[in-house]
This record gives sequence, structure tokens and C-alpha cells, in this order.
Amino acid sequence: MQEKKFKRTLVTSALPYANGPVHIGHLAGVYVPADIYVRYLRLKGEEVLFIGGSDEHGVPVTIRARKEGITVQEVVDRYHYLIKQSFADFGISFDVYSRTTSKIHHKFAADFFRKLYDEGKFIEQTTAQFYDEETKEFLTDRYIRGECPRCHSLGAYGDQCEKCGATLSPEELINPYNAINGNPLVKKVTKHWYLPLNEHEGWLRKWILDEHQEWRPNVYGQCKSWLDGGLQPRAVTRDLDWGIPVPIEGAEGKVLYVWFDAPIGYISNTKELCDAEPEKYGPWQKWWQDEETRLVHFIGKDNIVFHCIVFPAMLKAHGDYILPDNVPSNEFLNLEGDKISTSRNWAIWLNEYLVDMPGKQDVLRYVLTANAPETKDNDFTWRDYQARNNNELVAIFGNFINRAMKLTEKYFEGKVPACGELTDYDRQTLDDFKDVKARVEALLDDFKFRDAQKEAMELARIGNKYLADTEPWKIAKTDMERVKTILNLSLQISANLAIVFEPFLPFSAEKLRKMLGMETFEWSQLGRTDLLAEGHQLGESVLLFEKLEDKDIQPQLDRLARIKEENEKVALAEAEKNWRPEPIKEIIPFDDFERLDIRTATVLDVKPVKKSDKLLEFTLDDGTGQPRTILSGIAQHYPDPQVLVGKQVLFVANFAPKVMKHIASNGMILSAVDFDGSLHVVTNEAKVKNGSKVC
Ligand code: B3M
Ligand code: ZN
Repeated sequence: MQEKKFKRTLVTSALPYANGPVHIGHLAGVYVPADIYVRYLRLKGEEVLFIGGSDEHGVPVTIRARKEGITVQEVVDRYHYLIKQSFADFGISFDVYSRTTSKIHHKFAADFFRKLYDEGKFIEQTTAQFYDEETKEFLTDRYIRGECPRCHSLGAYGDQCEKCGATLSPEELINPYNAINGNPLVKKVTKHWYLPLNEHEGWLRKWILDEHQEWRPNVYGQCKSWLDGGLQPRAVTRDLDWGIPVPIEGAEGKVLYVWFDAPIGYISNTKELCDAEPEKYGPWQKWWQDEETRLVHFIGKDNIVFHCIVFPAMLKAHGDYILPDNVPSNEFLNLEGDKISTSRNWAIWLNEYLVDMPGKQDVLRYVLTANAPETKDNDFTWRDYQARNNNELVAIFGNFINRAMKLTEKYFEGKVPACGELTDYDRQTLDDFKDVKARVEALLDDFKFRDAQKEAMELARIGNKYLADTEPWKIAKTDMERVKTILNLSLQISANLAIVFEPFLPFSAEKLRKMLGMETFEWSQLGRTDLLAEGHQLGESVLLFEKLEDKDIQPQLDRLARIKEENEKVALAEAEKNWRPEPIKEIIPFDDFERLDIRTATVLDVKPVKKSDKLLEFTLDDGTGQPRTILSGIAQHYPDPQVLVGKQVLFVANFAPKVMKHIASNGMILSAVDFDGSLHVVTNEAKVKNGSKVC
């Protein structure tokens, strides 16, 4: 395929739902990479716009409102401003951050729908859907719960049973009910408009599968599997009282589906920006309807189908728009080994982070990029955060800058000394760092932010090693000329660091730029060794990064431990509530039971088996006069196994002996499994002779 020549780039990042604050998963998955990319393009002097905003429609915001007992408008107001502030605090440099409840957006999205409607681009379908007669609302997948048709636990969701993992459709649930209020549901017919994606399959296949093989494998792969599975018409309207009213007659009480209006928000937000400052940004159409604009969507992996298939189909159906050139999508970031979850509060919220770690935006940005889930899900841990801060930012980057600054202050009153004759070692160092620009550029152009930041860090490493090897503080008494050259080169490397880190760590880069007294600041200067002229006065030096002690991290670990404990309690209560006996196994003849020889015995002794955390060794009086040994894998359920001594238990006597951990086990003690998976030895209250048959 021929490389297209683009004049400008329009970058969008997914519009977060205004139903809660944003957390580190959002930042790592979407906003930091998008921001790095945009800052990089701006530094290169390219024409670029970065569009963001809050997604304020859809069911999630209405549920939050009900939970908190406030209006939906209050919910979206609260979280829109909170989210907007968090992004600003973390240096996410949007050109516009608006919201989908804006007038401009409502009109724009309604017009978009209307045009497609007028041109016959939708189909109408009437179907029966689940309905709550009390609240007068239709419900879809996640908001419908009921008994699982497979494992019969209660509380399975309309799309999945979390107990047995079965993929479900709401139709399959037994006794479906409203997940929010528990009301029973009935079926009711309703009419909706659908985008016939099946009619778009042909060009989508060619456009993605043939023409965009350069997309990340996770994105390309997901698209391919959607396309190979065959596309179905998708409803673009919903029965809901919150959203953009469907702008046609006979559609009262219906709104545009949130996934129809939200991506149009990228366009209407661009319009809002351009209309406000047309001389600066030009007409919005330049950004959306000109083949010379390159459109790039940054999103998380759960949004791939909407950005690669549904939204492009909408744009194509409309006819006037360009399509995305790339859709860099990340996998998910986990937190301390568990999936981040808003409802379980298993997250680090950006607003709270800044209260606990004031001024440490860049540390988080650094760690999230270093661990970016670009190719697979990744894990954030506080220990890794601490280690990367201390061992990389402080020990390498910060240490190098601090030494270069301090030595220049000490020997040259903060003025850049002259560069004298270079030694072989100097030349080798310069050689090492010369290619950084090309390497970082190639990686950024390819959306490989993690590796790009590693390369940038490599530059700090080179500088740090150079100072450590040349030890100017040791030769200051004997060879000041040499010290001048060493510090000159070190400061030139520092100036390069200020440039190369600007996209990644904008706050620190800015501090560094001020320290170095650099006025001009552009990407093309990278790799040069004459950025600071001889005699140039440096600014005041400040510490770029601070060491984090265990005591700084501990409160964070404690917080998560508390949340985990709380969640476990809630999950247990839920499991108890939803527990049902397992379905009875198939009918068997009595003879099959007769073959089992079940007996009574009294526990004489019980102790843990060495080198096993599962096994308990029982010594039983089985009535034969000979002690019987049985091993049972229930140690985790009996922290104090002695409580079983003296109890009469039931055991299967006619199993072949089995050797485990060098001990022969003769039979099996019967235990019952409780709803939470815990095992309890079945004891016989009516004590009988040991060795009695159980029948
Ligand atoms: N609000 C879903 C999400 O936050 C949705 C993205 C819209 S992007 C147009 O994951
Ligand atoms: Zn199930």
C-alpha cells in the first residue's frame, strides 16, 4: 500500500463515562499514550488537535444517580468536572475537553442521525425485550439477572454467569429480574432503528484486513474475528429517558444509543473548539472531512469494535467523513494482581492519588508507561512503583541532572563551561547518544510508547555513567580544563533530556528546562551537543525526583488490604444469598451404592502432614482394634485440627490404599462442601460402635 501524505493529525481519546472518577487504568490505557503522542507531534511543530470529553449518556450514569439518590444531571456535573480536573492535573494536554450533554453536541448528533435516517441508511425492527412494569423501563444484558440455566446459581447476568462462567443471553435466564431493584421482568415489544452493519461488511473487510495490516495485532485480531463472525444490524436507539431524543416522529421516549452519540462527540467537540477560535484552528470540517487529515483514536480494548467497525460504518454511511488511520488500543492494566473495578473500589483514583502523592504526576506517568499494557494485560504494584521511582527516576535521571547542575554551580558559578578537546571516551559517549532521536521517533511513530520511554531513559543512563566514569570532582584540583569539557557535555546531554522527556514527563521536563535556562525547545534539536552556549547562565537547581521510603508506600498497601477484606465479605454474603444445591446427579441402581463400604470411626489423633499445606493425617479407631490411617486434603479448613479428636466420623473403608508424602492412606473421610467452598468433616452425633456400617 502506498504511504499517504498527511498534513495534520487529529487525535481523539475515548470519552470516559461521567459516572465516577478516572483511575490509573484509564490513564495507562488511553490518556497517557495519547498525550505522549500529541506532545511529540507538537514538539515536532506538526499541526495537531487533541480532542477529549466526557460521555454523559447511557445507562451507567443513570444507575449511579439512583445509587446516590441524586439526579442524573447532578451525577454528570459532578464527575465531568472531577474528571476534567484530574486530566488537567496529570498534564493531559487536550485542546478541548467538552461533554456530550452540551447543546452543540445534542444538535450535532441529532442532525447526524436525521441525515442517515432521511437517506434510508437505517432499518426498523420491532422486537420483544425485557421490561420492568413498575419502573417502566426496558433492560439489557448486564442489567438483567436471574437463575443460571447451567449451574442454577442465582444472580447470573444477562450476558454471563460469573459462578460457572457460561456465556448467556438474557432469554436463557430462569426467572429474570431487574438487577437494580429486583423487580420481575416481562417481555414487551418495542421498535428501534438499526444500522445494518451486514451491508458494510464488504468494504470494512477490505479497509481493515487488507489496507490496515499495520494496526496493532490485538486490534487487527479483534476486528478480524468480528468480521469473520459475520456482522449483524446494530440498534442505534434505546428506550430510555436520559440521552438525545430520537429526532423523528413516533419515537417519543426513545433516545440515541450512547454508542451512537458518544463517538460523534469527537466531532462536535472539535466543532465547539473550532467555532470558538476559527482563526486559530480553522473550520472543523478541515479536521474531519479532508483526506489530508490523519485521524487517530486512542482507546481501551473493550472499545475496539465501536471504533473500528461501528463508528467507521456510521461515518461511511454519512458519506462526508474521513476514516481513522490508526486505532492504537491497549489491553488492560490490573492492580496488585486483580482486575481494576470501579464498583469494588479496586482502583487508584487519580484525584486521591494526588492527595497522597502531591506533585508526583510524572512518577505515575513514568511507571504507567514503563508498564503500559500495550501487547498484553499488565499489573501495577506499589512495590514496582517505588522501585522504578527510586532505581530509575531518582538514581539515574535525577542523580545525573543533580550532579551536573551542582558541579557547574560549584566550579563555574552556574555558567556553562567551554568544551575543550574531546577524548576517545567523550567521543564514544557522544556516539552512544547520537541516535536517540531516530530511535525514539521510530518507536513513537509506531505507537510503542513503552519502548520509546525506555530509549529516552537510556539517554539519562548514558549521562549518568559518563559522570560516574569521568569523576570530575576528583580531578578538579589538577585538571580544570578537563572538568570544563566533562560538564559541558553533561549539560548538553541534560538539555537533550529536557527535550526527549517532554512528551513523557512534562512536569519534570519543564522544571529541567527552567533549571537549564533553555528558551527554545523543539524536537528537531535532539541529538545536538551545542544546545547550551559557553557562558550561558543556568537557573536554580531543584530536585527532579525524591526517594520513596517504605513508609510512603505502606498506607497505600494498607488501603488496598482493607478494600480487599471488605470486598471478600461482600462477595461471601452474595455467594450465600445466591447459593442453591447443585443439581442431583443421574439416577443409579442401589447396587452401585452397595459397593461402597461406609463405616463409622472415632478420631484418635489428627495432625498436619509435613511438607504439605493441604493434607491432615487422621488416626482412627475403626473398631478393628488396629488404628487406621487416612489422609484428607482439608488442612486449610481446619487451622486447629485437634478440635476433631474424639469426634465420630464417616469414612469409605474399601478404597485401595494410596501413598501420599510417604504415608499410606486407607480410605476417605466424608466432608461436606459449604456455599463458600469450605469443607467440614461430617460427624455422627448419635455415637454408635466404631466400625458400624452406614447404609
Ligand atoms: N464511554 C466507554 C468507556 O468509557 C465509553 C467510551 C466512549 S468513546 C466514544 O469505556
Ligand atoms: Zn452458572
